[in-house]
Amino acid sequence: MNGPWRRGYVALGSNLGNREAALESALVELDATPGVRVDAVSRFHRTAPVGGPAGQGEFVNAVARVRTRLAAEDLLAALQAVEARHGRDRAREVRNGPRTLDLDLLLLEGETRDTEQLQLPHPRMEDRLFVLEPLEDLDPALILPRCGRSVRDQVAALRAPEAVL
Ligand code: PH2
Ligand code: MG
Ligand code: MG
Repeated sequence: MNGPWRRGYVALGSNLGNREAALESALVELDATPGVRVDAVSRFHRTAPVGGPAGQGEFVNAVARVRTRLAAEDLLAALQAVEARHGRDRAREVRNGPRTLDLDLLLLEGETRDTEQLQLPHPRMEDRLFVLEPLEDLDPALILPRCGRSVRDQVAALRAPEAVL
């Protein structure tokens, strides 16, 4: 808890219940977590579900830029506690299925992890417009660590793959 303040990015998603309200209250709870501050929030994007069971509802997705002095594992535990308070029950849900609240740690300054519990940077963020479009609202020039492209360029590449090198 007494480490330096570091920048991180958290993806938020919901496709069950009052989705906007879930995101709003998750952001309030995250900002109220000791050692975590929410510095900026993207717009809320309505997105078609990617993967998971057919027929699930549209998501609302956003990304928050945070500052934290928590270790990556402690920030992850804090995100999971907020999910649990929003009715998330990991034991009972389907992979990529509907959820009241999903909080994913995308990036944490200076940190990489590859464990069962936590992969950092998030292994699928570069492929997902529902993550990159909100991230572009906040920091379009941010360089994505795996592909080496800016968020802006990667969004363009995913939208029109044939038009970008
Ligand atoms: N999350 C997933 C799988 N599919 N699709 C959209 N549109 N938004 C999400 O947040 C999302 C998804 C796994 O967490
Ligand atoms: Mg998740
Ligand atoms: Mg997710």
